Amino acid sequence: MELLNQLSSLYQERFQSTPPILICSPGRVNLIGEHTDYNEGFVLPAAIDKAIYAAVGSRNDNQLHFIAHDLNETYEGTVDGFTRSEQGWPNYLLGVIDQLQLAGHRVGGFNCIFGGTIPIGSGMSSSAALENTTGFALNELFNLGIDKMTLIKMSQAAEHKFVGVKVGIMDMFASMMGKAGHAIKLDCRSLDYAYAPLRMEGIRIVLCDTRVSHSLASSEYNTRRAECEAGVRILQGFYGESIRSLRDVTMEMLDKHLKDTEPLLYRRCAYVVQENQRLLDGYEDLERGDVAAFGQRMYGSHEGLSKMYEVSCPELDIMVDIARPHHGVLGARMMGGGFGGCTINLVQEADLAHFQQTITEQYQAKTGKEPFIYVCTLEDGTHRVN
Ligand code: GAF
Repeated sequence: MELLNQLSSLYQERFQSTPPILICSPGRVNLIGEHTDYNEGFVLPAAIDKAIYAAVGSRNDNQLHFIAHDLNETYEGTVDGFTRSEQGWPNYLLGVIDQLQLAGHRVGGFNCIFGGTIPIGSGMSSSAALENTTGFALNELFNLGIDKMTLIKMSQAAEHKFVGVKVGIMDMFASMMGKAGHAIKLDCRSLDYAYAPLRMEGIRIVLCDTRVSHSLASSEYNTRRAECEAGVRILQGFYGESIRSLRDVTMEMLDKHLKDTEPLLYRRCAYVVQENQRLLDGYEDLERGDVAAFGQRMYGSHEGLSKMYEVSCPELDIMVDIARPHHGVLGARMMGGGFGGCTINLVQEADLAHFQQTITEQYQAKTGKEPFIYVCTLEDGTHRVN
């Protein structure tokens, strides 16, 4: 709230115009179901108490004035005829304006000052939060009448086109649709979803930030997606169009047609098929209140991501290895796209302080880096604050 007031005052000072609209758009965690979204599988994310905050207001001309408060950088352009920006971050806003225009919406000039509490590069989806902020704010500002699901798809398309990463829909969906105290079980094929109250009395969701973000992340992400699609194409040769994505594939099919001939594709596809099943089984664990069983599946997920899907990195593996034997930890795994960022851990509240101390000391001793540790709460999705 303090940050939002600050952004609002800065807005008035800088633009001397009518009060802007204020937006809060959260980052996300994902309990289990990694790299399943673009394979039309299931995910189990939630919006959290780390967010992008923005003050946004319209202008009388066709200009765009953006200020990234945390970076102390500005972008200026016009609403017609902009292209991708070399600066990086403006693309998250420009990409969404581009999508709105492609869909035939008239967007006028506007100002936007934003800042946030989502650590950049930590894998909590600051990018999706910023894209959602833009779509949500412009929808309000120019009365565009767009529903949330369309805004989510626009955020995703913006990232594909203006940022160049072929992300799935999970991050923008969780950021937009989050509900306090709940995770979302999302079917990424039908986009049907259900809010799942988390029956985790006395257990906290803790993110351990490795403080590394390896540059391979985007290129390897696109490569993994292509590998999954290549696996699907081979199986279509045997089973026809009944196989639309890895969602339709079983381990038996993979064992029969990929194991010996395409060992790399086999490992990638097998991970996805198994992870999807882990999510479905894990969801049942949570419904029964069996967090310990769920936690074991988180370790399975990490193992698969590290050994079969190969999107982990030494720092993430070290973080999970430190957490695993620790008293009071029910489960841990890398979270998000990989190659850096955070692990997600389920930790007994009574053991929280000790856990934080152990992670800090041991991670520092093993890597020379100081980890950041965040204890999260689950919050509502993108919304207007004023
Ligand atoms: C990134 C992507 F943006 C998501 O769509 C998802 O694929 C995730 O990596 C891996 O589960 O956060």
